[in-house]
Amino acid sequence: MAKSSSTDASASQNGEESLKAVCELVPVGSSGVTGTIQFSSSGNMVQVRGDVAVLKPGKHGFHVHEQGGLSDKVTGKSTGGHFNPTDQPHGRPSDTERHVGDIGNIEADKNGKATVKIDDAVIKLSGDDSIVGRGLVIHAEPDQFTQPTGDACNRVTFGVIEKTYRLSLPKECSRNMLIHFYTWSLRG
Ligand SMILES: [Cu+2]
Ligand SMILES: [Zn+2]
Repeated sequence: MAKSSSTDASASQNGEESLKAVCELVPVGSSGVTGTIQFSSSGNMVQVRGDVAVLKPGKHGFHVHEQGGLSDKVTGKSTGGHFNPTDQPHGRPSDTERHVGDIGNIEADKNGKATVKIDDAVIKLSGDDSIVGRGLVIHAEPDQFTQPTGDACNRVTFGVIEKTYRLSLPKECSRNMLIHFYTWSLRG
């Protein structure tokens, strides 16, 4: 059987590509708080979705911090300060002047579970303001939008925002690749 020649398929040829990233949250100190947060770009917006537990019921500051560093599992401070590539003051997600990382608060229910559903126009998954490779931090208290960083207190869980790699080839191309792979695997 003839060996198939490799095709030079580019995932971004047909216009807008949806970028995706994921963050697995691990506890800071003995908080026991974990979660998974997914990020996906849609036009100008990035959709932030996921679940976090077990938090103290109520609001908790939720930020992208500058460093994707998890070495300090006691305080979480290895993630540095708020991601602020545009040199702005701290703010609400809806403010024009804010840190890129200021995505506000999440709210835990009475059982301590927070369902995250945030759409943000400032964070990006590519380019200069990309949050990929940076840290995601949830705090013990609400972000009160005070200077310099919202007085949200200790960090209770953190993680690194990592790009999700997935095959997004044109349909026809993926189908052909599958057939090639299947016939190749039968050659024994
Ligand atoms: Cu923070
Ligand atoms: Zn901030």
